[in-house]
Amino acid sequence: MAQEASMFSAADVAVTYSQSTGHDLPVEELRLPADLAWGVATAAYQIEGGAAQDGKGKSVWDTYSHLEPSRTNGQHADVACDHYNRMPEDVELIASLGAEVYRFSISWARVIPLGGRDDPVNEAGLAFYSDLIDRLVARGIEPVVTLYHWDTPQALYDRYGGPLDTAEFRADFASYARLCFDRFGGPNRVRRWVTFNEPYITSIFAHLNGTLAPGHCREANTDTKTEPWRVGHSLLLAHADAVLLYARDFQPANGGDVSIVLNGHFYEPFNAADPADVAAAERRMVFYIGWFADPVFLGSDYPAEMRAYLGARLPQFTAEDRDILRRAAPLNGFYGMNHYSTKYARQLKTPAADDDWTSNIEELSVDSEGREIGPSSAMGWLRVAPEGFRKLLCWVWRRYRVPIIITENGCPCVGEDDVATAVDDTFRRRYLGVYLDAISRAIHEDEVVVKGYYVWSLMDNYEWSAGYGPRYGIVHVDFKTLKRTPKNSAFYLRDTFKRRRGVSS
Ligand code: GBH
Repeated sequence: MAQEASMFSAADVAVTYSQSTGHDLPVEELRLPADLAWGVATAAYQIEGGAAQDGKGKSVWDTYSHLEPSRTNGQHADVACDHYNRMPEDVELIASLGAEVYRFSISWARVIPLGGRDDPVNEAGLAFYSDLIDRLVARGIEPVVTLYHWDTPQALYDRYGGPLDTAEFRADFASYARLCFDRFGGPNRVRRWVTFNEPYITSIFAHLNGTLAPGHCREANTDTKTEPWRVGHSLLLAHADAVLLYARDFQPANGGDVSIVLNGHFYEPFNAADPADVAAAERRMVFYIGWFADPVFLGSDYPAEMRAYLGARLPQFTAEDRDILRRAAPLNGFYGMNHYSTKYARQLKTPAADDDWTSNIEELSVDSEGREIGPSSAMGWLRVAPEGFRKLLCWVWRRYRVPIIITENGCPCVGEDDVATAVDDTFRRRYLGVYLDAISRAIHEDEVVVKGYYVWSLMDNYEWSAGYGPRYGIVHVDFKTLKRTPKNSAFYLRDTFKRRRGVSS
């Protein structure tokens, strides 16, 4: 079948980028395979609001966002985008953009207010998600459902520390997962599941740096030497339990699959001529991604580099755990990748802190020659570096050989509060263009298998500890009136994927 000549003006994107930033980011004509499903992504706490509506329980985020003094820019998500009360309108919005997939998350405390395996379920909360799924299916939009996007029920933290208690957390998560598979799964309903969004972030940012709920950190006198690794251990095993549970009790009738979403930057050496930095860049990805992906996709132990560096800080798998991981590994249907940017890695030579989690590596946006990794978005860490994305796709594909779905990719632009200027989001349109180009090259030139691309995010929302500051939406939200207005990048994606032709990978 003939390929559509041009999905967007490639030359225009490249020229304008290099003129405005001094960076040369060549873009070829996009060749996007017909089976690359495109979608929009959100997470429950970031958009729903309805914090105490219809019997919803509190999550650690409801608590954390109301702490005094504020650790979330003085803002909470009690209302957020009010998606809980505007869901039918939002489904129509997604349909109007031509998205084929909607990735959203379920709020655990909305469906089981206290979270535990012996606690009552909340039928009103279940009805909300059931209605959402029915509306998506009626519109021909595939629901991709995340069970856990950082919002542990507060009651489980109060009882036993949430993921700090591996056995209790596994038992409660399995019961919650079963409830969701049972109520929302089916051959014509939800067929694709994600257990955990970014376990690295829950482990490190929520239990070491303390910038995400529940905010365990050094200052709070917690054990940051071991707790992050214990949390990661619990999430990993709870994931494997859910994969086996789905395969045994649901997959035969429903089909579909379950997997996990891992985030990660690509790392280039700070000084490419220094072998220590070259090794550091590789090791940084092993500690960030291999930490979870080796046990999940290879069914193996934690990477040897991690065992060697972390010693007794890293939990051991029991013989039964190892068996569970081995059996679950081949059942993961895809590799969910959240990716935003690339960094430089520099091997530090000074002694590391006793709770160091990187093997003493510094992360930077500028290399030893003073070169920036790429133009900066509205967030300093998020640089436009599509070559790193392509290299990461190759790195993951070669190590794990599992079809990849990009479950999040996007960026915030400068000056997006005012809708009048926000709609003209040329920076985002170009970012998306060069990142799609990187996928296209990885597919066609590197033979990486990529099956989906979900943009972060459907609409501006509550950006965790940064509150309503950074806006990642392809749709603008006025947080006073809650009016939604698509930005130009939304039409760019709609038109790019609408005109996609043939050329299957
Ligand atoms: C994703 O997290 C989340 O899944 C999503 O909910 C969120 O809204 C979205 O990204 C946008 O942020 O220490 O230099 O790495 C991405 C994980 C964690 C990556 C915090 C950036 C801080 C900068 N992010 N991290 S850095």
